[in-house]
Amino acid sequence: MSPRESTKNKTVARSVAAIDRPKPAGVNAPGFGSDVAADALRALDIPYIALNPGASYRGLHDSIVNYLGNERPQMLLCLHEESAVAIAQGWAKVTGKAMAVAVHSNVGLMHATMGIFNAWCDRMPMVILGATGPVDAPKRRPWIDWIHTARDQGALIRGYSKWDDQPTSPLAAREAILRAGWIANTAPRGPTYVNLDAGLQEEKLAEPIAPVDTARFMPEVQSAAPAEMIAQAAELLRNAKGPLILAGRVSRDVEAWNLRVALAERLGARVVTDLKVACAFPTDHPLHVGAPGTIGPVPEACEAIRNADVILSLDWLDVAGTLKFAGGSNAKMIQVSVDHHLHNGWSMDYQSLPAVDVMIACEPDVAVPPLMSALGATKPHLVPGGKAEPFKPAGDKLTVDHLAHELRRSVGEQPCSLTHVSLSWNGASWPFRHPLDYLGGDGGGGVGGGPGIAVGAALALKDSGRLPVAVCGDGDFMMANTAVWTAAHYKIPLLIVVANNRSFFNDELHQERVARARNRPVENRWVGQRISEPDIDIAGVARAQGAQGFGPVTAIADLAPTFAKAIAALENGAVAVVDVRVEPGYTAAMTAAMTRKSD
Ligand SMILES: Cc1ncc(C[n+]2csc(CCOP(=O)(O)OP(=O)(O)O)c2C)c(N)n1
Ligand SMILES: [Mg+2]
Repeated sequence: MSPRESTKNKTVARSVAAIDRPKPAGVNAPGFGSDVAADALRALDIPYIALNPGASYRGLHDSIVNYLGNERPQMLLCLHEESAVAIAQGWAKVTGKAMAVAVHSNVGLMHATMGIFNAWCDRMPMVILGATGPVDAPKRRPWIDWIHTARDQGALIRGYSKWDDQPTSPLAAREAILRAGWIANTAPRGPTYVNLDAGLQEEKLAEPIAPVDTARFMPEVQSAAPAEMIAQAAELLRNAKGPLILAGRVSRDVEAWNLRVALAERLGARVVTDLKVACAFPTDHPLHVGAPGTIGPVPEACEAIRNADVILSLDWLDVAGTLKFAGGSNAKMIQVSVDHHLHNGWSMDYQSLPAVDVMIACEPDVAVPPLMSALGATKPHLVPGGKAEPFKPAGDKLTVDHLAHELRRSVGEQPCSLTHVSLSWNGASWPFRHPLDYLGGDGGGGVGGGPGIAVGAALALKDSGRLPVAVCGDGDFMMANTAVWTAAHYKIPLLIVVANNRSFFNDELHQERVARARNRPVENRWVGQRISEPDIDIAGVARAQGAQGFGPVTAIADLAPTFAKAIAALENGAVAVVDVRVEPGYTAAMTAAMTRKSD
């Protein structure tokens, strides 16, 4: 009986660690260059390495399986490198820590690039291992080793990664991997890349490698809030008549979340949040203005921004652009961020240069406690009372609002993490009350990030009692749906709901705008955009990969019973994918933001 058949009908293996166990190889000491690299990888204390295999790193592959025993890190086989990277991104969104990724030389890294760009823009750490060569030409196999050897592979991703290296000895490889872990996990976080020469990996060690105290090479980095700047910020905030907090890139820590709420309440500050990044403040708190926006703040938030006299940005993504979008501001600006350490000459994801009056160069979680102390007792502020109206979707056609409303009702009181939402998502449809309630966008606007991010986040949330739920557009899902197989194989419960408008609808709106500007027929906007004739059997795509597929759901009344079945499937360890046929359309605010002119 093959190993595959022997496990086929067993009850659900709930532990990922129990999956893909190799036969013990009885190897205890490093014998090859790649064993040294594997030891260094283990020292990073990374539980998983998401990968798609390749001969360029067959040495490392062997070391992970037969030297490390496929444990710490355990391999997560992915069907596409873009998914491997997205899975690491999703993992980091929950844990704040790097997962490892391995990609084949040249072509594997090329497949991975969009995911790396997404992770970079999202400031998510990960350690990517790649390979090349053999660098020593006589050792290369004819043809294939030559096409998969490049002089400077890191150049492919240097513009959107924090650091890269191509070490030339086992000792240098160990140092590079430790440095890669250290740099990736140090704020501002991001992907790092170590390219391992195939020759180095496969060569026998000439002599034993002396162990080192690896932890000492990855010292914890604590940024501190500069006292003088904290005092200046406190002074501005204390005297503000209309303070406002732009709550941006912050941690998933509950204590830090509660302290942000306390800060806003002490100041009576209005708070704005954004769907591009993970939730940072309870969106149904009376001080939270409007719903979190997608491209720009919603109109109520824009008004609050215009009226504020002091703005505290907690590492807000795009301060200057947001003020411009809101219609301008004369407010004093306090910026809390270390993001400038990452800005480079290749990518302009750093956004427009904001005017700042007080710069606090540390992470927001570090700045808030001393800011609270420096504020001392302030005049008690009346927190506006009253509860927001419960969300009600309009109309009788099945829209994303109906999908959200019924999904939330089906989830009920169970803690739930939205790992991803579609472009058509309405921020008003789902309140966030805990730092893990919403994990933010793809970062780099790279469609196809959704499914992998969802799988990585679901893995990190496994056994947490939280229900991981992703809402993907059909375009997003189809570009990267093979991440579903990885979730199914490793028994990672996850619900993916596809907001299926059978179109790359975002771009229909762009074509409409161009048509209007040029006086051309608006009704042609769908050409080259619609994903129909044939409609894709999304539930079938899921089933084919070992997930449970539901739908297509075409009636509002069928949403609740279908979601109930899908959620029940998750409770039994399954991956569930629900195809919901939604009417194409975005919120009014999103449509207006997309189609407005630049100024
Ligand atoms: C890799 C990539 N290709 C193309 C685009 C351009 N683009 C932006 S949104 C979008 C449509 C996405 O379709 P879907 O996920 O179905 O969402 P919808 O707009 O239909 O709500 C496209 C093609 C992109 N951002 N990324
Ligand atoms: Mg679509």
